[in-house]
Amino acid sequence: MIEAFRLHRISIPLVRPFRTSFGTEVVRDVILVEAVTSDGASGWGECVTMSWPGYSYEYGDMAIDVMGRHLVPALAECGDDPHDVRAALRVVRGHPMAKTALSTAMLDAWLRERDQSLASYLGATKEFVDSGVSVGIPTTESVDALLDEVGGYLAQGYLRIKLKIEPGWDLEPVGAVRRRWPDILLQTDANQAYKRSDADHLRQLDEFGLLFHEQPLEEEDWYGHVLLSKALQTPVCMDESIHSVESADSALEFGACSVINIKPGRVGGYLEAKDIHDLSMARGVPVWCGGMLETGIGRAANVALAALPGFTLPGDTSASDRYYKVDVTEPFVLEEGRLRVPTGPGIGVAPIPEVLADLTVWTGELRIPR
Ligand code: OSB
Ligand code: MG
Repeated sequence: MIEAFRLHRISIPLVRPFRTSFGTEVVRDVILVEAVTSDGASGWGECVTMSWPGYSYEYGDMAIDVMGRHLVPALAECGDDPHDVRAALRVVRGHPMAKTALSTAMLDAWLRERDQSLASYLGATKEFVDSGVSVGIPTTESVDALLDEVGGYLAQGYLRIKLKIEPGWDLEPVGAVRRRWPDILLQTDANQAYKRSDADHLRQLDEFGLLFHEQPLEEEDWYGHVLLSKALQTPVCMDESIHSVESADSALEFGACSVINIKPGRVGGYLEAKDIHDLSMARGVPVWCGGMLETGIGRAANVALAALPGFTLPGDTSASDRYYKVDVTEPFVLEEGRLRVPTGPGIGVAPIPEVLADLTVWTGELRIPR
């Protein structure tokens, strides 16, 4: 039985600043959640909030607050069964990243006790997952710097490139990458930076044969995404707009998008993520696994998810060294453009104690009131 959660807040420097339309991250502020059982065993989950509410309304301090005040108390009446945990956390609206961190730590402990891997529990069919890489806007805003960075990733074997774009950083960089590498899988991610009125502008990207544009418009602008999907040849993919099976189904039914980025932290956990995968697969809709610059803890769970059969597009499941010089777990390494799916019990990895200790800036404990 899980009795408490230990929170390990770490500060881990990125190998290079990650700039998007919503801001620049230089050091990743991560909360690792350790579920502790009455037998002294542990399970791990990663809270993928950023330190400020730029990608979504959640952020690190808020996640700790809602865990302590509302989410952990909501677990008082339920056991460790993953479906019961999911139901118990539903009493809190929103806060999917905080919910994912707690429920994944519990799921990891529960699976370790049963000696089953997360991949096998979710229904994975692959031993390796195809890896893409998400390339930020160079802080120098130099197209040459971008070409160097992309060239480096392609030389390492990444199978797909995603370019972060925003108004003023779109036609030129995307065109330059496409002209240099005419045959690579290429996509964009605007993180909501455009307006419906930018449709004519975005149409100019159609000639570059992109896989899709990820989240071009505001999260709430469903009708705008429908209009844009009709106006462009390039498909539209949603990230920020999709919070649940219901929003995924609505988006597909309305024609707001034709591809979905499944990011467990954004949808409230791995069970919800699997349900969105199942729904998409039944509809023949391609999905791929997004990322939030995770450490090895979050990455391990994402890679297990991405091993499900409906994940037909390369994910933002890059190797550890794309993000961090030293990861908190044994590093994930690229093998012919792919990452190996962990097979050990639970998520299959755990923090290396000395590395964790070095990176930790704060710890806390939350007991389940029973
Ligand atoms: O929009 O997909 C996004 C990182 C942080 C927040 C939002 C996003 C991203 C990425 C990087 O694109 C994905 C990764 O490599 O983990
Ligand atoms: Mg995105």
